[in-house]
Amino acid sequence: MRLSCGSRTLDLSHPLVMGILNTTPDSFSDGGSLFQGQNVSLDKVLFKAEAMVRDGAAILDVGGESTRPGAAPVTLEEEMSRVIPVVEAINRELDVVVSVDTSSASLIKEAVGAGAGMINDVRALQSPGALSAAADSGLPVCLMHMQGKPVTMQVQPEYKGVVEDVGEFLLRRVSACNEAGIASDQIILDPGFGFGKTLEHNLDLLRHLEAFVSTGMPVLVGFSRKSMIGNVLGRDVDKRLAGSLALALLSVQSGARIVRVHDVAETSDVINMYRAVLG
Ligand code: 7PJ
Repeated sequence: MRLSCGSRTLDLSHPLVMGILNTTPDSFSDGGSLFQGQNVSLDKVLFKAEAMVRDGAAILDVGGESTRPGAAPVTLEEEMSRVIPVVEAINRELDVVVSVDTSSASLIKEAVGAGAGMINDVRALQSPGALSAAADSGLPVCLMHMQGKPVTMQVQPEYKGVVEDVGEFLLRRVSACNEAGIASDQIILDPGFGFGKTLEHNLDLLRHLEAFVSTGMPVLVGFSRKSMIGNVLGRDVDKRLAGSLALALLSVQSGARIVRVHDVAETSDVINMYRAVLG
């Protein structure tokens, strides 16, 4: 399985690590760490990005909008001014696929010009114009499931059956992508851990990850430091590494191809041990 990401390709014959680069001042676990005063520091970003690539990240996911539960929305100008210079700088300085974590059509268009290699949308390209902007880009897209909106999504999530409901949603978005001209071999599926889901919903999705893997489309998972780990272990966000690594291993064993994480070096070690045992 290969993904064609603009000038670079990703080989998905083994699991890959996607490193999280949050250019937001308020992300739940690493908010503001890449800032100098009010602005994103490109020096800090490049320092961190370089370390992540050295530690084994094949993809860096750059986001400028915090989607943590209860987060306030940002303006497009803000998101754009945070993300675009970062995409340009990483693309210029490092050999890595840059993914842009956005729902906005105009940001997608700008990001393509800045050298992005993948679109990662927690709203699965449902925002106005996003689908056609992504199709025009020719880049792979990650479609994520979310119930509700970030501000209220954790208030009272409900499903008939979470695995079936999430699966049906994602397949509907795949059809919409296909109709817009995005081929299935450029689509990545993500059940969206923590996005409008209780702990039991999240665990159920992970127990049945094969349901998504069996579509033949690559599956991306993101649970790094999330509250599902805090809920099980009773640990604060800075003490969730072991829990995150356990879930990373379980998910690659179930067939996940991309693991979106904060802790790249540790996750790469887990995946490399897994691959060594697998032979
Ligand atoms: C995810 C994401 C995820 C994808 C965020 C956080 C919250 N994109 N963006 N999947 N989570 N595709 O990093 O905890 O799970 S933002």
